[in-house]
Formats: sequence, structure tokens, C-alpha cells
Amino acid sequence: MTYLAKPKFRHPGLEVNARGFTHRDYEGAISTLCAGCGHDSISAALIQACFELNIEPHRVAKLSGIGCSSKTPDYFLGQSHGFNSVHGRMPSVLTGANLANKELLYLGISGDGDSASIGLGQFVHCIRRGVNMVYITENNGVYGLTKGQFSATADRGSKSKAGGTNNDSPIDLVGMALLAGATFVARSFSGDKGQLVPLIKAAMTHNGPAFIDVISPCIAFNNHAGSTKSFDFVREHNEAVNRVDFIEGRDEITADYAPGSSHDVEQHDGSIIRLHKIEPSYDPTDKVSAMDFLQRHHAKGELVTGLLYLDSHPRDLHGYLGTVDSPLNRLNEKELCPGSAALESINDEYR
Ligand SMILES: Cc1ncc(C[n+]2csc(CCOP(=O)(O)OP(=O)(O)O)c2C)c(N)n1
Ligand code: SF4
Ligand SMILES: [Mg+2]
Repeated sequence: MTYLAKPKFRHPGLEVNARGFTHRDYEGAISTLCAGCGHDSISAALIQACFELNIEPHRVAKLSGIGCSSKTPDYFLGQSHGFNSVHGRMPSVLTGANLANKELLYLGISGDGDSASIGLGQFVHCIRRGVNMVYITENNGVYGLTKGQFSATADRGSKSKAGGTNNDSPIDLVGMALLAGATFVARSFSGDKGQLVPLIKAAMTHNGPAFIDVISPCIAFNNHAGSTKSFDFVREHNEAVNRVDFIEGRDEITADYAPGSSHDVEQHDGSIIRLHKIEPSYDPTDKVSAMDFLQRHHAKGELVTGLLYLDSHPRDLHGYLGTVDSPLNRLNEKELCPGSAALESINDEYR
């Protein structure tokens, strides 16, 4: 993979967070994506979210597949663990890594081709298993890396840069994530950092399968009139249902909002997701209504963004399986091989 290292020089007055890290500590190599690509804005949002959450970079594992989007983990969190897997296979690699060590924060970075075409099966299965992760699709409606073919998220009737029309029905990854059992589901736009950063922060503190579909225009192949994933189209059709503030548990809550305009949801780690309601009838804790709302607005050609669904008491794969607390590579021989009596009692359970 092509990458350019960043110079080590930094301004001595750079702001530091509570852990003593600057923004630079969360950056990666210099991006080789097209200047103006939406994906770079998502990298910037991830850097800001990690800086503001005071995350220690070595506690993050970022995994991806193949695509321009899947290249982006090279451009943020350069001091974190990373694995660039095969096209569409990130979810199973992430699931394995997560099972081996649940102490890390898992960040799955994918594209619409990577997750809605070749990786669709992997996408839904890792969500339905309840893997504790933040899964982000950088959704541009095309295969950017291979020169702009329609992807499975391209809307029916949308036009390619060369003038062709897409006749296939789109796959809505948000709807798929809801059906598969994601406990945090959001959609955002790469050009709306004010919405995206708090959503990422809230997803990072959520202990369950969190999914964020980020519409991220491809300026090289899908930013023309007739595309429903262009900057202009998204700006004109963006229907935000809410705005999110993320408040860490230990912070004092001082803001005061008029009744009816905001709603606080406490997650089980004590952090608060404060929803400023833009669409008063929208309730992100009611999955069935959320699906109905999304379908009705999609039929009108509107793109619904915001926190779309939240289960504030999620369970994750380790909870279902009853795994040990310690990462597998820290178990000693006795723990890994507890002897024939233990094996006998396990076998008895299957008799
Ligand atoms: C198994 C396999 N099939 C096909 C390809 C070719 N290929 C590389 S990236 C890509 C699509 C990438 O699209 P997307 O995930 O939407 O990422 P984007 O480049 O748009 O960010 C394809 C088909 C591949 N690398 N491996
Ligand atoms: S081809 Fe499209 S998706 Fe790939 S870097 Fe360029 S603008 Fe971004
Ligand atoms: Mg794409």
C-alpha cells in the first residue's frame, strides 16, 4: 500500500487532552486519496473523536477490507493496531480478533462495495452475533478504487459519470443493520463533522454492535448531477431526525434545554447521549417505528441522518458465550489446559 509518513515536527503549543496526547498522536500517514474525497473527512472526524474521548491509541484495533475506504485506516490512529484484510472479509477477521482480546476497542472500516456486495454476508453475521465494535461504512455508491462502477447501495435511477442508469434496487445498510440486530445504528454525512463526531464518540462508548453508515461522496466518479451520493444531493436532501451531544459519565451536565426539545439516554457505562430532537415524532428507541420512518422518507427521496436506533442496554458476543475476561494470549498453560477432569465435565454437557 502506498503511504507517505508525516513529518515529526509539531507546533509546541498544540492542545493536549487529559491523557497528554495531541491531535498529531491520533493521525496516521499522509492520505493518498483524491483531494476532496469524503473519506478523508471521516478520518478527520475519527481523529477528533478519539482525541476528545482521551483514548489511548494502543487500545484501538482498526480493521478494514479493500477499497479507497478500506485504505483510510492508514491515515488515522497511526499508533494503533491495524489489519488490512481481504475484500469483504473484515467482519470475520474483526470477530476473531475481538474474541481473542476483548480489551481493545474495535473499529471496522469498510466501503459500500466491501460491505453491501462481496461482504454482505459477513456484514450481517458479525452484527447478528453481537460483536462489540464500531462498524463504519464510507458509502459513496460506487466502487471508487476500481474506477466508479455502481455499487449495491446506488439508488435505482441514479446516473453514472459516463451517463449509464442504475436499474437495480439499492441495499440500505442501515435497514440491514437494524434487521440484523445492531444495538446502535446511525447515518451521517462526511461533510457534517458537527453531527458525525458526537455520533462516533457515542458509538465508541456503546458496548455492542454499533453501525454508522456515512455518506461520503466520491469526487472522482460520483459527484455529478443525477447521482444521489453527491455533495449537492446530500446537502439538499439531508433530513436530520436529531442532533447528538455526547457527555462522558464523569462530566457534570450543565446544559439546559426546553422540555420536548431534547432527551437524554444513559448508556450502561454512565455516559449520556443527549438527543436534540429535530423531528419531534422520531423515537430512536422504537425499532419498528424507526424502520417505518426510514422507508417512508426513502420513498420520498430523502436521506434520513442522525442517531436512528439505540438499545441502551446491549449485550455482546462475549456475554452470550461467557468467555474469560483475560485476553487469550495472557492465559497461562494451566488455564489453557485445565486437565482431563475439566474436559470430562465439558464433554458431559454434550452427552
Ligand atoms: C476478491 C476481490 N474482488 C474484487 C476486488 C476488486 N476491488 C477492489 S476494491 C473494490 C470495490 C471497492 O468499493 P468500496 O468498498 O465501495 O470502496 P471505495 O473504493 O468506493 O471506497 C473491488 C471490486 C478485490 N480487490 N478483491
Ligand atoms: S476514487 Fe473516489 S473514493 Fe477513491 S479516493 Fe478518489 S474520490 Fe475517494
Ligand atoms: Mg464505495
